[in-house]
Parts: sequence; C-alpha cells; structure tokens
Amino acid sequence: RGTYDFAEIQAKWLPVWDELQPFRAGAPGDTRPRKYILDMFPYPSGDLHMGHAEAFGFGDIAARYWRHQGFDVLHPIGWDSFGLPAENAAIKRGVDPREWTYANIDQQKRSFKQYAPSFDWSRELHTSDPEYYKWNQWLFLKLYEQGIAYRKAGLVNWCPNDQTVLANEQVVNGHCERCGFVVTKRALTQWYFRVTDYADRLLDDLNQLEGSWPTKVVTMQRNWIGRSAGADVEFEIEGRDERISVFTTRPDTLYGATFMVVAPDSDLAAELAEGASPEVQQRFQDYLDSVRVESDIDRLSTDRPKTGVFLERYAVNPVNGERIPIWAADYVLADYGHGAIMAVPAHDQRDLDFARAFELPVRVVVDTNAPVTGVIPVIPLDENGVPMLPEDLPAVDPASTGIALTGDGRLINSGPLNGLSKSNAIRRVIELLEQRGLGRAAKNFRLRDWLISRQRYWGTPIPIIHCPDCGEVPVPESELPVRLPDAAGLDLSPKGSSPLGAAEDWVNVACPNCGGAARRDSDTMDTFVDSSWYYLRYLNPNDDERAFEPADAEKWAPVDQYVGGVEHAILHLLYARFITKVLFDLGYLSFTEPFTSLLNQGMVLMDGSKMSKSKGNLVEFASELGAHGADALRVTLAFAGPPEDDIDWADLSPTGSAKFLARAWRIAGEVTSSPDVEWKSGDPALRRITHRLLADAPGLAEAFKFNVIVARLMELVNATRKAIDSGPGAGDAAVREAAEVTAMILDLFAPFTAEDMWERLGYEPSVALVPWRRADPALLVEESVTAIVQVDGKVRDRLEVSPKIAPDELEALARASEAVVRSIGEREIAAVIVRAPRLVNIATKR
Ligand code: ANZ
Ligand code: ZN
Repeated sequence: RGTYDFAEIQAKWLPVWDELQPFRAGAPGDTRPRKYILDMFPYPSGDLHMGHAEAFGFGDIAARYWRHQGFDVLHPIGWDSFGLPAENAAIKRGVDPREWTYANIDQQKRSFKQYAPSFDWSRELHTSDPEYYKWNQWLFLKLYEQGIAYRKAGLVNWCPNDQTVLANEQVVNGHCERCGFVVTKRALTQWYFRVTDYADRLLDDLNQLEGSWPTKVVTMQRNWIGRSAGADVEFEIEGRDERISVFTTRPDTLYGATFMVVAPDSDLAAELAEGASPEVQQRFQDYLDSVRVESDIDRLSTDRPKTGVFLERYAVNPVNGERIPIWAADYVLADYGHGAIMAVPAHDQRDLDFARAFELPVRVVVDTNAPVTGVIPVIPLDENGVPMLPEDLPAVDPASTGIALTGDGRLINSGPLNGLSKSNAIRRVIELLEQRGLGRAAKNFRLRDWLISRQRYWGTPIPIIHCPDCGEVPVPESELPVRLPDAAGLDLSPKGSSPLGAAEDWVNVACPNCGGAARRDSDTMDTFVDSSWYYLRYLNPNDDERAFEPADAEKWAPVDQYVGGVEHAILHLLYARFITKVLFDLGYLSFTEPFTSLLNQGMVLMDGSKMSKSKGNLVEFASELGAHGADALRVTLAFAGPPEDDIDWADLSPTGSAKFLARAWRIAGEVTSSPDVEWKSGDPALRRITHRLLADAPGLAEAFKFNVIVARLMELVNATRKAIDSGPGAGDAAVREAAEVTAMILDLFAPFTAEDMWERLGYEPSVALVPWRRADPALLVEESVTAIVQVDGKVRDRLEVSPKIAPDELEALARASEAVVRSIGEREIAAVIVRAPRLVNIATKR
C-alpha cells in the first residue's frame, strides 16, 4: 500500500503532465464550450510569496472546476515584467534590469512548476519582450490616430524621490504610491490618454458588473470616476470682456453666492491678478509659490485654516446683478470644473470657513427647517422635551454657528425661486439661466486623463519621433518595435529626464517624414498600458502579424473569471476597461467589458499583520512548499475560509491538511472492487454522502465557497474510512465510488494527490480531464424513517416520513391515513399524542 510521500508523488506526475499537456487550450477541432479563467499576472520581483500561492490557488480551483464541467479552459500565465521596481532594484544592485527581471522570472517559474497551477504554458508571455511591447506601441499609435493619445504641457504629480511623474491613481493621500514620498507638482510636457472621454461609459457600464464584481470594487470605481451633476453658471467680470464659468452642484443657491474663488494656479487667476495693485500682485505671487507644493488632498481638506488673496476684482451675479469680490484660494483646484467657483458660504462648509476667516457676507437662501415633501423633518425638542413649532425654532445662522446648512429645505431670499424645494429650485434656476444664455445643466468628473509618460528606462519606448520641421511624427507601423536600447552605459539613476535621452545612437534618428535629423521621444510608457490589454495577447502570444486576432477574441474573450488582489480595484481595472472600450470602438472587439466576473482574494497575514521582510514575519513560499508540498499548501489555503477574507497563516495547519490528503490517498489504495463494478449495489448510506457532494459542489464552487467543498470532502473521506473499517468493507461498490469522486473533486485542490489516487483506482491520467459525475437524484432525497400510527393502542398504519417532520404535519398525515380513518369509524377522537418522527397515538371516546 505504501506511505503517502508528497515529494515522490510530485516528482512522479510533473513529467507526465509536461508530456500529456492536459491544460493546453484551444486544440484545433475542439468543440467543447470555452471558459477563460485569468489570474492577474505576477510582477517578477523576487520569488513567489504566500499571497501568490493563495491567489493562484483560487484561480486554479476555478480553472480545474470548469474543465471537469466539460469546458475547454484557457488558463494562461505571463509576467508583468516592465516597471520601476525592477529598475530601482537594478540600480541598487548594479545589475542590468533585464538580467534581474528575467532571473526573477526563472525563479518564479520554477516555483510555479512545483506548485502546479493548471496553466497553459505554451502561451507564456513577458511584457518586457519586444514581441510583446511592439503591440503596446501599436496600441499607442492607434490611440494617437484617434486623438486619444495626446501630449500636453501641464502641472503633473512629481515624486521627488523616484524622480518621475505619477498618474493621479499613483498618488495615495498625497504620497507616492511606491516610495511614500510627498508628491509635488512640476510643469512638464507629457503624453496622456483621453480616458475622460470615456468617463460616462466607464461609469454606466459598472451597472453590468454589479453582482459579479465585488461591491467594494464597483463602488471604488464609481467614486474614482466621480460624476456630479449640476450646472455651469456664467458670471460677468468687471473690466473683462469674457465671462467666467463656474461649475456648481447647487445652482439653487445662486442667490446666496457672496463671492467668487479662483484656483491660484490657474491661468485665470494669473490673468485676473495682472489687473491688481503691485502689492496684491506680490501677495498673489507669494501665495502661488506656497500653493504649488501642496497636494490636492490637503487643498481639499475641510479641517485646514483657509488661506487666500483678494484679487481686487469683481464679478456680477447673473440673477440679481450683485457685485461680488473675486478671491484666489487653494481650496479651489485648477483642473476641476472650470477652476473657479461661486462661493455660497451659508450652504457650503469650505466656503463658510473661508467667509468667516475673511469676514465675507453669509446669506441663507435655503430654509432647512422648512418641511419638504418626502423628507421627514427632524423636529427639535425644547428644554421640556416638547416638540417645537417652526416659528419657535432657533434662528440657524451659519455665520455664527460655523456650520453650513447643507440639507434640503425651502428657498428663501431668492426671488423667483422662493418656496421651492432644493431639487425643484435646481430645475427652475437652470431653466432661467438657459433662457437668458447665462448657464446650462452640466456634469463633471473627478476622473482625469491618464498620464502615461514615464522618465524611466525599463518600459516600452513611446513610438514618436520629434522633428524640428514636422513636429510629432509617429514611427511607421512597419518599423515597430522601437526596441529599448541596452542599459549598458546608460545612467539609470533618477534625474527627471529619461535615461533614454542619453542613448545617442538610439535617440538620434532620421525623421520618417522629411528625412531630416530628428529625435525619438525618450519617455517610456506607464506599465499599466502593458497590463491594460494583456488578456488579449494570451489568445495568441506568438502572433507577429497583429496584437491579437479579433476572431480569437470572439471565441475566448471577455475573461469569464478574473482573480486578483483588491489593490488593483481602481488603476489596473479602470485602464483595462478603458482600453477594451477603445478597442471596441475601433472595431477590434465585440464586447465592452474585459472581465465578466471578478474575485478578490484576501490577504495572507502572519500573526495578524501583513507579512513583510521588514517585520521579519515573512513566511517563505519556497520553504513552505518544501516542507509540506504543493497539495497541502493549496488545501490549507482553500480550507482557511471564504477566499475574500484575510487569513492568518499562524492559525493554519498544513500538517493537518497533509494528514487529510494521506487518508484520502490510502483509501484509493485499499479499494478492492474493479472499475466496472455495479454502482447500484453499493452501500446506500455512503452513496448518499457521495452524491450529495456531487450535487452541491458545483453551486459551492461557482459561489467561491471552496472551503465548504474541502470540508465536505473531509466528511466523505471519513465516511469512506468508516465504511471500509466497520461497514460493508473495502470491496463495496460505494467505497470505490466514493474514492473516485474524492479523487475527481480533490483535483481542484490537490492535483498531485488526486492524480495518484486516480492511478491507484486503475485509471490513466489525467484526472483533471474527468467529466463531472452526475449525481443520482434518487440518492438525493432525504432518508426517511417509519412512523407508527396507533388507534387506541393498536398499530393501524406505518408512514415513511422525513426524520425532520414537524409534529403537526405528522399528525395531519396520520389523520389522513385511510387505514386510520377506517379504524376510527364513527367514533369521536378524544386525544392525539404525537412523538415526531416515530409515533402517533390516537385515542377515541368509547
Ligand atoms: C456652489 C455650491 C453651493 C457648491 C453649495 C456646493 C454647495 P463635486 O460634488 O465634487 O463635483 N467646486 C467646483 N469646482 C471646484 C474646484 N475646481 N475646486 C474645488 N471645488 C470646486 O463638487 C462640486 C462643488 O464643488 C461645486 O458646487 C463647487 O461648489 C465646488 F451649497 O458650487 B458648489
Ligand atoms: Zn521631419
């Protein structure tokens, strides 16, 4: 019988799988329906860690499950191998980023081979291969043709430590996502993708994903895109020909606008300041210098003292002709809305803080004490606890309380709007503004265009040539890829301009247009460009004619199940959704969302905190793999809890999992019946457990309740053990059936053990391709017990009932029994005693 030795089993089956290639997808002529199961590809920094083990374990459960359900499953793997960390590590260690990266890939690959997710290795890709990044460049050119890729000068987020620009998405609470340094602003000409053109669609299409994506992720995307509805209102400016537009979500409060604020770092502020006195101009300049180094988060914070400069200019309120002062203040951002606001201090907290700091007038225009239909007003109580009448309510004066009135109510001090509720007033004032050509309904997004230029070496070169005569000239498609020059001889240390600029042989080229001396764009692309479409490249990663074949996309995409970390809830997923929509618009795809269903795995913690080298609590994947084997690790991670939850490695027991696997494996070796045994002859009790698992596991797997399936497998293995030791014995057909089903389902979690069990049960590899056994409905009905019905102490009937039957239900059945009715005849029933589920005793009057 042997003893269970995971190392031996691993060594035995790896070469067999390499030979058989059971996980190769898309064989010609394969008529099975298709599924695309994708894990977010790893970043090759160091070896795999427990987080990878968990995430890729879950992805593999899904892939294996769908194969058993009869699908041709595409489950590929590749490496997100460009990017800053490789470059920084390379700088630190003085090695070539390419060598460092590919050495890490080799190591991760070796670990993956041991861990054995059911990848189709023939589709492996690396984004840092010219064969891959050529198509990033192709994509860039497509976007450029469409005007979706464009260059503009502007203030960009700048990390002074990494010496590179950052996308808004890479600035976390004002700090660099990667190194934690405070992000500042810098004026640079950069490449952008016009993701804002897609803002409405990116938002609206989230509705389709609701229910199949985690709610949290959908909400985070919604907030990030941040659509708000309101109005643009135009203000005349004294001494200026053109009006100034402001965006407001509360046009109903227009009569309460008592001043205007412009962003100090906007062109508008600079222009308005020009007309001011020299002292004010100086004050403005000083203020601007201080604002430039502030983060947006700080600027928008409500609990900071308000600062600003009066520009000695006035605007005219379009509805009442009132003259209002114009200030420059940092709490208004240059790149949101129009970079200017109408300030309504009575009803906006930041405006109120500002008005109180600079003694500007506060005018209440919404009576928030007045009841509004559909809104239940909170009626304040007086000191005796008696509800106060509206006329007794204390006057709420934001100027003295310092609390802005942001709620609903009835409009006051607002001419034609008086008496209207907030929403009606918004509608009415927009009508009035539209009639007079002074404004219109408008919406705004928090989302900004995607800044994709990076001043770093290890990325995809931007395929543009700058010619002194022709300007920006795209590299002709036939000349792609623009290969990254060797790092040797280049100074990779961050300095604010791309290291590629110093690669003289590379950067100096003839203009494709006029042949004159020109220079290549020396920036590289944000690596999120690489990952925005990689799911399409897996369809044929060796295609050197095109990025992907639309017919393949039609066959396989969108991805049916995407698995990865919640840290990608915004950036990567938003960009992939965006690029998918662009490719749809260009006619390459027939769908608009890349990932139909998303699973975010939780984190693997150690003693309650995130594992990290610095905390010294890193559980090394390689050593765990060596100690317990792939199967025990995978079972442990799957059994630890719902996949979405964080798990603490310290609480888990890979040795417990190994014991369970050994028990299952031994059973397969003890079965004495042959594969052609008659299933029906087997022990019904054990068969019921087996078939209930067969019936329940699909629903559990599709709801990601993997831990429940493992628990049920443990139950089945225990029941099988019992049947062998103290039941019908190892030769019973039900024992064989249970062992076969155990092997088939165990393949989701412990592929090596499952394959070995399968062989011990007398079959050829691979268990991974065994079609799901159908549960026999006859074995799914609940067990029944026999209830005895007595009339006056004599047994009159026997009923087959559920062991869980309720007493009144049992009584009703007993009273309805023909034999019982006959025996009672004309007599009257005196009493009924029910002992569910076994006995009903009916006594009659005699
Ligand atoms: C007047 C007003 C009255 C406002 C009121 C609010 C309440 P969201 O929802 O985030 O879109 N705003 C507009 N542009 C701004 C900018 N560039 N920087 C900072 N704030 C700006 O917010 C829209 C509201 O934020 C706008 O509506 C405007 O203030 C302010 F009782 O206008 B509101
Ligand atoms: Zn030229």
